[in-house]
Amino acid sequence: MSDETPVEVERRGRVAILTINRPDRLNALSRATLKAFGRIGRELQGDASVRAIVLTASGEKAFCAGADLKERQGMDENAVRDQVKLYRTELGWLDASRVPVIAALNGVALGGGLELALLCDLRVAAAHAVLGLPETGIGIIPGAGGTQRLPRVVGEARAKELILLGRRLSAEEALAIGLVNRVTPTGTSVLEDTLGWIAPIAEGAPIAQSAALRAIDLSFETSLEHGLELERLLYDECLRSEDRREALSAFAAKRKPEFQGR
Ligand code: CO8
Repeated sequence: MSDETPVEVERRGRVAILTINRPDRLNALSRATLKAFGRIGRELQGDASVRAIVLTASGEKAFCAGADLKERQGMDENAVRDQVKLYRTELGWLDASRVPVIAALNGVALGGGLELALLCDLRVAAAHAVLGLPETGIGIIPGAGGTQRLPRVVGEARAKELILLGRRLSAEEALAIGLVNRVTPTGTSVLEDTLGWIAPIAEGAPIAQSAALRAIDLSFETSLEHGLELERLLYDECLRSEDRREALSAFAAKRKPEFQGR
C-alpha cells in the first residue's frame, strides 16, 4: 500500500489517468486519499491540455471498497462528520469538471466506491466488477451523494431497491439498468478498453463537449423551458468557437479536424 501517493497520476496523450493505489485496503477512501484527490483536482482543472480524465484503481480485485472502515474505527461522530465534508470539498470537482470524467471500474465498487463512480460522467466496468450501496446495512445512508446521484442515473425505483436491499449487482446487471455504460470483455484490461472507447472524446472538440456536459447536467435542475434557453446559449458558445470553423474546413478538405479548444 502506498499512503504517500494514495492516488497516482499518469498522462497518456490528452488523457489524465488517476489511479487509487491502496490495493491492500481494496482502494478504500482514507482521509489522505480524499485530500490527494482534492490536490490533483486543483492541478488538473487549470491544465487545458487535458481533454479527458479516467479514474481507476490498482489491482484486479477492487475499484474501491468505500470508506476506509479501519480508519473509521478510531473516529468519533465529529471526526466522521468532518470526513463526510471532505467528500464534497475534495471530490466535488469530478462532478463539475469541464472535461469528461470516466470511471474504469477494475473490480468491486461498493459504498463510497460506487459514489465515487457516480461522480463521473461515464462508467466502464470489468466483467467481474460488483457494484452496490450497502450503507443501510451498516446503519447509515450513502453520504457522498449516492442518494441523489443514483436515482438520477437509474431512476427512483431502482435506486430505492439498491439502497434499501443493499443489493450487489454484477457488471452485466449494472449494464442492464444503465448504471454502467459498458462492460469490458473478459481477458481485456478495463483501463485499455476504456482508453480505446473514449478516443472520440480525447480527439473531440472540447468546447462542445464541455457545453454538452453542462447542458445535460443542468437539465436535472431546471424547467424544460429554462433548459431549452440554456441549450440555446451554450449552442451559441460553440457557434463562436474556432473549433467549429476547423470542423467545417476539415470536412471540406476531407481531413481529420484538429481541435484546439478555442
Ligand atoms: N476499508 C478498509 N479496509 C477494507 C475495506 C474498507 N472499506 N474493505 C476491505 N478492506 C480490507 C479488509 O479488511 C482486508 O484486509 P486484511 O487482509 O488486513 O484483513 C482486505 O481489504 C481484503 O478484504 P477481504 O478479505 O474482505 O476481501 P474479500 O474478497 O473477502 O471481500 C469485499 C471483499 C466484499 C469488498 C469485502 O471486503 C467488504 O465487504 N468490504 C466492505 C465493503 C463495504 O461495506 N463498503 C462500504 C463502506 S461504507 C461507505 O463507503 C460509506 C460511504 C463513504 C463515502 C466515501 C467517499 C466517497
